[in-house]
Amino acid sequence: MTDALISSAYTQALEVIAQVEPRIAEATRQELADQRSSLKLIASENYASPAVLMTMGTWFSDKYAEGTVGHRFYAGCQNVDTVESLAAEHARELFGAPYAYVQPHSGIDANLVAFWSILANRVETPTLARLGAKNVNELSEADWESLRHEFGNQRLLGMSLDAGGHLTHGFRPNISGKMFHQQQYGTDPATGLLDYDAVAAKAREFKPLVLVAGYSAYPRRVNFATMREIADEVGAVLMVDMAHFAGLVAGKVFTGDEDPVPHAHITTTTTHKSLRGPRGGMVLAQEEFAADVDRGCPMVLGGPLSHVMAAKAVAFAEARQPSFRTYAQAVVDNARSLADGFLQRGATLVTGGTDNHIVLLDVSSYGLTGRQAESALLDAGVVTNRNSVPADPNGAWYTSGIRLGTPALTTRGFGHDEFDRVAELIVDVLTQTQPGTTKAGGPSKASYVLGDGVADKTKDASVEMLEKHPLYPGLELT
Ligand code: DSN
Repeated sequence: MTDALISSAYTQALEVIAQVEPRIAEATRQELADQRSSLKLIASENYASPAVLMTMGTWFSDKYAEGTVGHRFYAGCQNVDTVESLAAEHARELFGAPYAYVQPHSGIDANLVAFWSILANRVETPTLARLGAKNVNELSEADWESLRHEFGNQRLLGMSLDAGGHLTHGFRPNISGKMFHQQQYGTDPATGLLDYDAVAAKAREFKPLVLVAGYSAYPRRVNFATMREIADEVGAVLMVDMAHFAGLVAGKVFTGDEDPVPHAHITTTTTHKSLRGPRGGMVLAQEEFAADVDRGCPMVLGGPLSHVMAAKAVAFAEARQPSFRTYAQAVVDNARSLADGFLQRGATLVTGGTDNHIVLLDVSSYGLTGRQAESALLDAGVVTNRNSVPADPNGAWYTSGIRLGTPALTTRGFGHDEFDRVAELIVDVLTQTQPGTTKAGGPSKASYVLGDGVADKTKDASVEMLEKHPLYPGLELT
């Protein structure tokens, strides 16, 4: 019955859309067909449930609701208040957090809210208290000017992009690298692992206001208790970006020192990666920062996306079910199967393996750049993304790595045998791919030549597995 309802709901919705812009209806149908027929290994992607997806397609999209629950800049927000309160309550319960802010539209937005909350809490509030002012509007022009200079002269220490950190952790082309004086910590060149002593030494020397932990391409767990000790020693605020592994925290795979929420002053996340919710962001905070984070909209954010907050509530309710813990454990077990499959076939992995949901394959041993490998794999129906490896000689555009993740295919029901087969297929494609040449005949970092028949053979083998684990099994569009 549920399958029939979902099939009929989507079929009818697409018919309604087609009456206005048939090309959008067609692209939507095609996206489902493409996602169903390819091996999705992008570590930051997943498949949200029909309930989560459907929650986003409603009239909540039409409502403005700047402000916070019970304190809005618009009338008529009673239902948005219900939605936002429920989403925050589920989030607090799910993560054991004192405070949850569910308005951020994305991970970058969540991080901006966190940065500005830290600046408000640690720079603005003490300045206002010292000057006896209630808010910045009461400051003299000279005091305001001096506060502005203070905002712009704070320090942030985060993990470097090529070691696995995120753009928003102080990478100079990102706003986080411009609004702060930034320095980066890396990983041990010999092992690829985080060296906490080196992080501590850098923190002692640099004395950051913000120490950022978390990653988007580091295939190992982090000890957040140790990161908090480092932050406390130098008087920094510990901010953890758990966007990638929030599902593993929610699913209780990462507990104790590996659970950032009790250790960090502020934890940020997206909601659509391993957490398997709608596309969006969230900030969790200790009480000390709650009032500052609550000012995220309109301090940094535009009006909340109420339809997405509603879908966050639905996704968090799903993640509170016991089945989500089974899922999260399977994500990690499967990543290990994938890594073992590569190692048994002679591949090189950054850090030599994984203990989270990410496998970072160094493709230089196949004589390829990440860009060439990514394109060759896509031709063969394997969707990945290229990624830098530590001290990457090919930089952030061409790269030397391929980042793989298990959250999406685990949602489809892939297990050990399938992930071992995925490793075999990827190694087959890469060993049969040669670097191409530029138009002038020189070496190229982008073009490549895929061996005859490899793409079709790989697609056939993938389809065999994918058909055994269909995406949205009961959903049939007619
Ligand atoms: N784009 C996300 C990722 O792929 O890791 C992070 O922003």
